[in-house]
Amino acid sequence: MISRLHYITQDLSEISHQEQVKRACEGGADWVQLRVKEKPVNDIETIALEAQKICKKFGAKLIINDHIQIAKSIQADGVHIGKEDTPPQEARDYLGDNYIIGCTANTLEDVLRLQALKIDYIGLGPFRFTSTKKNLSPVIGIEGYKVILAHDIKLPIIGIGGIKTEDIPSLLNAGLHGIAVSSLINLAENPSEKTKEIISTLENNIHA
Ligand code: TZP
Ligand code: MG
Repeated sequence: MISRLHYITQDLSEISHQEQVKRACEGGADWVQLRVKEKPVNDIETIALEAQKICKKFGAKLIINDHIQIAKSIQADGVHIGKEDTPPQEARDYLGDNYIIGCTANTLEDVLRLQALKIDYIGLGPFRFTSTKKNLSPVIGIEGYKVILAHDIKLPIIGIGGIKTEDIPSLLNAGLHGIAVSSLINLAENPSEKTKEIISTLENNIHA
């Protein structure tokens, strides 16, 4: 089952990725995407191993952003790859069938192309402007999601980009399976409490 909440770490000077993972898991996050952009690959592997220990302790899945080699060498649960990363079919051939593969889409065309591939979910965004990601694609907005999700799409679609708790009811109503958030949790006054609040809002709106 693909989680309704995909929690994503980010590079922040005052708090490590490992500590971010712990705070979110303490709040109940069961799906963690490790997204380290500004470090050498060796350092990312070390961080990934430590993040994996924390995830295992809490029973959370660990998805590695970009680095399929790291995912395989540490036996993470899966990878999330963007349009400029390893092509999805190559990632599947490299990882085999026992890894989760998620891919980024920014348009309906991306979604239709991806859904023909052997992947497990699609991250579709950005919903609105966010400074968390560099080189952001044009925003989709709630109306854009409605248009895209009106098509017959088999894969679970996860919304991403500038999402706030109050957006959850309309995003689920539009047909998204769930949401991916970074700064909403990482920059919250109490990240664990914020995680709990997001999860209960998702649970309360799943049949909306
Ligand atoms: N891809 C599209 S937007 C984004 C990524 C990784 C960043 C999401 O972070 P935030 O802080 O929830 O806007
Ligand atoms: Mg990427």
